[in-house]
Amino acid sequence: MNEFVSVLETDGRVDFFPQFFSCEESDHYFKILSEEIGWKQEPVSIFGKMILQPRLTAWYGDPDRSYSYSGITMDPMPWTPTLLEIKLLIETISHAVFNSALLNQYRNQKDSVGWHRDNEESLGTNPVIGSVSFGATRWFQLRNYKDKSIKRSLELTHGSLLLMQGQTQHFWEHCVPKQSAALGKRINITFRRIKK
Ligand SMILES: O=C(O)CCC(=O)C(=O)O
Ligand SMILES: [Mn+2]
Repeated sequence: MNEFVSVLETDGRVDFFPQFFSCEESDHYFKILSEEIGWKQEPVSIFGKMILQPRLTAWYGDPDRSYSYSGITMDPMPWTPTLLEIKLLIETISHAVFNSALLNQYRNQKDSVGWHRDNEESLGTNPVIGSVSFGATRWFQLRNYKDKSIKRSLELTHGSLLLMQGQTQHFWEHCVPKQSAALGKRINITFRRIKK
């Protein structure tokens, strides 16, 4: 369904579609993506030290778009029919065209992604990022990059879409924190457009 709420009043635009996919569609995609994606736990360089990321990832996309972040370069795996199907739906609602997708799998409540902005030069000035979630509901936090006391939190539910665009990546950073209560697996896909 295409009902959404806007999360930010200024300095960017973040729209949340809590039930972009029906429960049946979401169950279907969760199962397929769990099985067919080439999930890996990748090392990253943090302050010159190599550590394993606290989640599983995979990178899919058009063959000529490799992606570098946190000291690693990922070559894309070829699109699967399922990813192309989801990509088309997100392109239609966002009026954007994506050529790559970063997938994250949070195995349980201990997996996370730290505060960051999706502001790599290869994403261009005001990237549109379409973020789809399946599985366990997780908190997603946004905080103003300059005044870190200004925060927004929302729960990313099974079958939801979060659309970040405009100046969001300049003015806001985001994270998916660890949680304390037991949680099952969550899969997230962020569709992006990488410049050559
Ligand atoms: O899992 C999420 O909802 C966010 C993932 C994310 O921020 C990213 O991959 O850049
Ligand atoms: Mn991000």
